[in-house]
Amino acid sequence: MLGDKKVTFSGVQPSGNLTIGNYLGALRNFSKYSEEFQTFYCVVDMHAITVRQIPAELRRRTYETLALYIACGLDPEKNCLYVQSHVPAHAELSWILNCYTMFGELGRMTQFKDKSAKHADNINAGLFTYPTLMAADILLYQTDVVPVGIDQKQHVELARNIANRFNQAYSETFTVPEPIIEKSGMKIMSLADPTKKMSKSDENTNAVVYILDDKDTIIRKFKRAVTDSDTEIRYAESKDGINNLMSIYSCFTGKSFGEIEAEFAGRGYGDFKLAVGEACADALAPVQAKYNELLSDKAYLENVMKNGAEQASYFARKTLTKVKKKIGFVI
Ligand code: AQP
Repeated sequence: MLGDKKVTFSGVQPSGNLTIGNYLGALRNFSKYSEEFQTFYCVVDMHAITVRQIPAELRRRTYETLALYIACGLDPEKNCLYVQSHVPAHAELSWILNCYTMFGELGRMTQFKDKSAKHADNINAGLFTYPTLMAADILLYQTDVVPVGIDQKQHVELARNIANRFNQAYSETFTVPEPIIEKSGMKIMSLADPTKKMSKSDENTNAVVYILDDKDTIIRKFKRAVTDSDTEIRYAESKDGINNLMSIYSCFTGKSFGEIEAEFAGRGYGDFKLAVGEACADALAPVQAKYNELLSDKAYLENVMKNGAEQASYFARKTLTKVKKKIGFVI
């Protein structure tokens, strides 16, 4: 809590072009909290460098991600929108929390295991301690709820463990956060391999639908989506590809799986894939229009970043000072 308001924090890495997985699992849920919560939405550039980034692309994507936040409905007047590296308290608290995080806990994180397998030539210490930085991001703002996709649940649970450990050692210091995982859209799968999460860093661009893809591209990608040799559109254990397309269609249209099955009874996969592509492209069109408008005004985005960092720093420093006092630093 901050004052009489509950707090929401979440972030997205500017590590690639944002996908409909990022949109459905995270971004589109953020604005639900704007009115009643004190909200902090951060472009987490410090997390992004745990994997090698091309500097010019990282810089460009930081602006783009911020513009997408706003295009997805986050009004900078009502939400604190900022860039992680602009608020040094994230790095400071992260170091302190590293000393309250166990090696074994970090070794169990599935994202670390996945990313170290994918980037075997660069298993750096930052990749290993990524969840501690994420705990610092969340705990700095006395966050109550963290809206994320299901892949981030384990990291939020670690943040809870670290908060409890610290509170027990030094008395109540951090709010213990809850992950909020919306059932619909919590894990959108790759179109090329529906057993794998759709990720912005996937090298196969046909496996991924980006928020900024144009309508033709979106429809083409859905047409090529891997399904199965059956012909029926129904949700079933053995039908990962169709299940994923049904989830995406349900997210964009609000229809239940039962309604989708009835709508496509007796119709083929081709018809269904086209309908998914059209629903997705139509839903994204207003986001894209707003995004293009925002991106042409770099000065405006810089102003949002600056104001957001000032506001975030104010709250972050309060927590950090409290932490430093408790652990015995001279301040
Ligand atoms: N496929 C997905 N389905 C639902 N939610 C997803 N999220 C990511 N992919 C999906 C959610 O998006 C938020 C931001 O994610 P992130 O940028 O912090 O990192 P990530 O989870 O590692 O996302 P990516 O797209 O897979 O990025 P890369 O390829 O760089 O690792 C989070 O709330 C996440 O749950």
